[in-house]
Amino acid sequence: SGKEKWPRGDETVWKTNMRGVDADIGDITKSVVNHVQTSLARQAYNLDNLGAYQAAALSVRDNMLVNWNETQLHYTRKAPKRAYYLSLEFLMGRTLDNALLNLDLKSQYKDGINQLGFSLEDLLEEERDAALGNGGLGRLAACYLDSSASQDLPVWGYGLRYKYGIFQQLISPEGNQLEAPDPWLDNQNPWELPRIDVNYEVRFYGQSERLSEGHGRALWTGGQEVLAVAYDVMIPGCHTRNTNNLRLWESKPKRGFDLNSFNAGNYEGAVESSNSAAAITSVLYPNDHTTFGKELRLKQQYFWTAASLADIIRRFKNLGKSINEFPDYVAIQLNDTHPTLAIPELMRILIDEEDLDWNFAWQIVTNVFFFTNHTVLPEALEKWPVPLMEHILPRHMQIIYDINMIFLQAVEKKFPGDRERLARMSLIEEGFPKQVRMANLACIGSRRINGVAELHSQLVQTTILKDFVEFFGVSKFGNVTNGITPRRWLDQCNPELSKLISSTLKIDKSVWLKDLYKLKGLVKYAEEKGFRAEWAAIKQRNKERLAHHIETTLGFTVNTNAMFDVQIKRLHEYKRQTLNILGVIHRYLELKAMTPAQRKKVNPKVVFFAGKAAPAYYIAKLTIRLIVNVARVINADPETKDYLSLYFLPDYSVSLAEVLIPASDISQHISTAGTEASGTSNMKFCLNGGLLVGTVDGANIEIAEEVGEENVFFFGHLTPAVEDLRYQHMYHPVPVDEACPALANVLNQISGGLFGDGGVYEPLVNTIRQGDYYLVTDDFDSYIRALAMVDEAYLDRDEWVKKSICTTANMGKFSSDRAIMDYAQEYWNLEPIPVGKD
Ligand code: BZD
Repeated sequence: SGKEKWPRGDETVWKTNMRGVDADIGDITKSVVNHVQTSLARQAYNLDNLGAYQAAALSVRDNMLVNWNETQLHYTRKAPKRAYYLSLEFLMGRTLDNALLNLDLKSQYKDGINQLGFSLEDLLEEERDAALGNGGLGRLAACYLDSSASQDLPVWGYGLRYKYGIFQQLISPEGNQLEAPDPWLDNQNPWELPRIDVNYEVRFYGQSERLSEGHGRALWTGGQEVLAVAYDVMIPGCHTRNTNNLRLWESKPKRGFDLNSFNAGNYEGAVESSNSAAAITSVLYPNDHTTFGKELRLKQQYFWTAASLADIIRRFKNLGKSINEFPDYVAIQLNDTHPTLAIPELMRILIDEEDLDWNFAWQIVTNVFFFTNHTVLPEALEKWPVPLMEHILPRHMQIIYDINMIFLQAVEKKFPGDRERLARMSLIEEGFPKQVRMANLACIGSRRINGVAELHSQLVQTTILKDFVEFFGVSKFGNVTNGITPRRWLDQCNPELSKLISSTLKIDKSVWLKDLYKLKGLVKYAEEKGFRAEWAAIKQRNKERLAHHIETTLGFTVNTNAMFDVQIKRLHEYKRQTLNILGVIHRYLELKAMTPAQRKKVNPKVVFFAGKAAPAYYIAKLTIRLIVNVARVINADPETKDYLSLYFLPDYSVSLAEVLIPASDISQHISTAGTEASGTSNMKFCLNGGLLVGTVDGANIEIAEEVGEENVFFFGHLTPAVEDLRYQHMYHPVPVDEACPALANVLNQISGGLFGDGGVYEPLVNTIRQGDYYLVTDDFDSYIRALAMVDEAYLDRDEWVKKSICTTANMGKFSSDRAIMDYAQEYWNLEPIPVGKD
């Protein structure tokens, strides 16, 4: 037939590889030794933990690669609809432990590594976090990749391969946050595969010339062309051969350097454009919830969306289908507005390159994209100055104007004469300069839009996108409550609890980790004394593990007999770390006022904070400084230190979260009602049997619905009250001394210098004394009462452990498997494509 037979040679020979569960220890040690010698060019005689880690990682990678190749081949053969998750951030953390667990190879590798004279636990600590994200949004993307692979869904991630991840946080002796670069690739990254053969040219600047009247083709020429090169990161599913892909783009100059300038002696000029190309993917922007309108950020966004779309279209074209079938084979999820340029970019490709007419192209576009909003805070809504957009992306600016004109005509038709509505819904905000509203563009260019928890999705529909609900109808809008992967956030970070759950339920973990509602079976054991004792003992050992970690890294001795109270998240006024630290000071002042006998009756408590502040966020940084200095004072107070101590743990990361979360008795999720879209660490704590004190906000509400309100400590004003309170603050301000004397006392102690020079903290304290936009004053008393109830509940340890068990048992809903299946079914229309099942 002229067709070649593949594979060449004997197929059975090709099929002998070291795959997953078949692997025996001998194979593992051989493979590690082989990598030590031939990949690292090192020997047994001079091998340190780092070298052993690298060799072990390469050996595990070989296993994943076999599955990865098979998965890609299988997807190509079956040609299913695929989904692509476009996210500027993937907060992956470490890979080795997760890969070993998902491949079910951990115990074999543990033994193999032991035979080579190393300990797997030590090697795991050698890995650097892949910290290509700021916080919740980036970590959510990572959980969703794990869940997609684990449920055999053909989903790829697309992001940027930043040379530097989120900055490393250092704390100066005065308590100031200092930032240092995070050169995470310096020790080489065994988990990525450079694909120099997969690359695309991306254009910036230049001129766009319309070739016809109306909304027809244009020719975009000139400017700067930059090369996007693919790096692939394998995403192994849990106990399945399906291994998906995360494709990260690196920017490179199209040509090495300008030889003409070089020969003319202009050496700096010669490398200038190549430097500017490399700069695009050099560093992650460390701001969350604010936009800065920086040129380089816009270039990142376009570079990434253009390369990803080109790659998606190339793969679609290989199917040999006609372009109008594109939405039957491709769904693209926009993780917040950061990838919104994909909408005008796909229009550009369809019109200028594929020669489709406008309406046909728009029809395709609006069936391919899906948009998730992650915040309703006004300062976080992306807007790009029109002059900047015109300069960098002249063709896209034309397309945005065209989209806007046609859209506003439709709005005018539906709501004749409503000029204010037109102004609100326009893609262009009037002003100096005019700005492009990315949320409006993402909204009208997408098939469906969702928020990330019930309350948040309601707020999206009734506030920021209200006009669009009225225009499109409510069915275009939905909710997918966030989730977390129970693989990393229970099995990996809390192995003892995972083991206890499996043995108690008599269900293999490979089953309940993929059907988290099975945890419900634990409820009845809450009544068994023996089980409660085991449950409590594991929590205690996790507290000791954290204390050990702190002792070895920071040199502090932590009181593990105390209750552990944890707040870990980005520093932000809306998250109200201020409320927490002011509450700590309040508690300290109360302890100071007690007699020794009274103190003995107090529930001892250790409070932990961790989190980074955006480098330019002055108030957030000042909050860190206050926390550090309060800690300095109260940890040194001999009268109180047995009852209250406080730690700010520097350089919060995924890996640090993995040690902190299983150790917590209570965690704080105390945002002003209506401001935290969902929160995801709240889910992680509860899954690990930590209780929650929080406001009636985001996913806290749904957690309480699942675990029972009696197991959650709620306080504070509700969302509908917030707006009224702000109005009152504005027009009928009441001084703090009147509104909340307890808080006023705390603020006065700070100003009076109890924690060092009081003047330093005035700007922070004044945000509360004046305006108090986040309602610290209004919620302070009920917050203190909630903490008192926490103390009281903790004193009845039996009841507390019951609450802890029932909390874990009822967290099934918050598996990211449920969330991803929801996207697959209700949004993308995607089917699982299991490898090796047909
Ligand atoms: O997204 C967060 C929300 O604040 C959380 O409530 C929610 O749980 C998670 C996941 O949905 N949003 C972010 O993390 N946002 C950002 O990190 C971000 C980053 C860059 C620019 C703007 C926002």
